[in-house]
Amino acid sequence: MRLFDQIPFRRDKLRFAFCQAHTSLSLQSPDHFQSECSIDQSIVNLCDLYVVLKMSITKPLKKLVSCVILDLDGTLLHTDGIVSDVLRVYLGKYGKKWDGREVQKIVGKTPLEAATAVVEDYGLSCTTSELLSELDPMFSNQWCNIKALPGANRLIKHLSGHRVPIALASNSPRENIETKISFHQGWKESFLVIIGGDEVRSGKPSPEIFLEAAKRLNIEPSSCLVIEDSLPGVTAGKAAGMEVVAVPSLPKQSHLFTSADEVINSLLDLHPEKWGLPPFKDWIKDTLPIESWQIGGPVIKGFGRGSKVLGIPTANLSTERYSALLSEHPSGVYFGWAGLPTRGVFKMVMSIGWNPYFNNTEKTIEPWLLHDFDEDFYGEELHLIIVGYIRPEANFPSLESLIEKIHEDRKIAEEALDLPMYSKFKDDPYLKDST
Ligand code: ADP
Ligand code: RBF
Ligand code: MG
Repeated sequence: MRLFDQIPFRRDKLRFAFCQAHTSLSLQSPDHFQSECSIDQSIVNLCDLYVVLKMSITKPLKKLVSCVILDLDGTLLHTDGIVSDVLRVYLGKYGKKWDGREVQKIVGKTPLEAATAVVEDYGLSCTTSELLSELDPMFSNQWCNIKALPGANRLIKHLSGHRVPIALASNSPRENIETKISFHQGWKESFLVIIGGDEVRSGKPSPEIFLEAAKRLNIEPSSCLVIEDSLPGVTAGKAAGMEVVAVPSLPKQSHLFTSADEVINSLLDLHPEKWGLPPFKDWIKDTLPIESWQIGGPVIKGFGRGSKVLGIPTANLSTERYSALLSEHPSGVYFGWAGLPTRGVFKMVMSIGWNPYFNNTEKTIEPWLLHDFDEDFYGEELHLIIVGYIRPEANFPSLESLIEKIHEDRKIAEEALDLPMYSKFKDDPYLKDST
């Protein structure tokens, strides 16, 4: 039997991957072939074809797309932190206290809608346009401080490197979008199309902005994949007849995104090959290397169930000093190195998040040091360097299955940490620092 006969349901996807490989191998001018970059690209595309062929036999394809339309705030940029900071300061001046929960009402809205909600909810005496003109300069001052969300740079680089057309479609005015992305190297030139809320009659949830993006890309709406963090954005994408991946920027919201074709926890969990796009190739031994980050402090009491309920002790850190850092990092299972100044440096696997199985109300850090200690070490200074990602947090049908999964995570982390790319962090002075 021919290989293609075994996989009829994936013919479209194969054709796409094959065309990509074929295009870069045979349709290049001789000049192109002289450049190493083009040959590399051809090899990359052939490798994609191989992965697609392999996947074709094992995993179902969701839907074939040929371009990606990205939202900006909350999807690529960690804008929520800045919004909260600005509103906290602004409302404070008027004797009001910013309540973080209000964020839910403004995520994905146009600036006008968001300002209207704030004026109403806080009973402000100013008009919406007065509020906007006061807030505008406060926001503009902060744009240089908005960080890229984990996985955003990786995604943009990956798609543009594989010549997958990408567009940016945001409810923000075009000028603001341009300024915000100017602080992120390589972003502006990666987008074939950038379209702002002021360039269409109605913003999301109207489909107009996505339809206009598709038109400018010269691609059928049904061949577009939208990536969005907000409900209005997901609604807009579906109304435009597009495939939509939701990456909710607010916690515990996944259940609201039923209209999305897929809901993922963070951009780190995106698998482009599910949509017929080139797969990421940076996963290694079931782990994804990330830009390393550090967190530390005295070990505090947790929920008292790590050792007792699971047989897995986790040395909890206070999240007080680190709320900004924690909100930047998606929940999930990570690993790295842990330093206790008087005891040494140990391999470590941890979860960050709300422990869906126990449905916590607080985002916690739960590092399990992969070493047998004779005693507890509450109060001791614990320093962590987080170097890689394993998986999103999940719920489980039973305690046994949660425990089994955590032991799998342990094995993955233990093996991966011997790779030079991860083991080199073991000698970082931060791990031995006792302050
Ligand atoms: P809690 O809910 O207070 O965090 P746990 O049952 O999770 O309690 O146990 C965590 C405590 O156990 C840590 O604070 C630490 O003092 C101790 N401990 C002993 N061995 C380990 C280990 N291998 N990893 C993490 N903590 C450990
Ligand atoms: N809790 C969950 O509810 N879901 C998870 O997927 C999950 N993964 C974990 C992975 C690791 C490596 C560790 C150390 C913990 C994980 N936990 C998870 C957290 C666990 O439930 C927590 O440590 C206990 O609730 C103790 O407070
Ligand atoms: Mg614990």
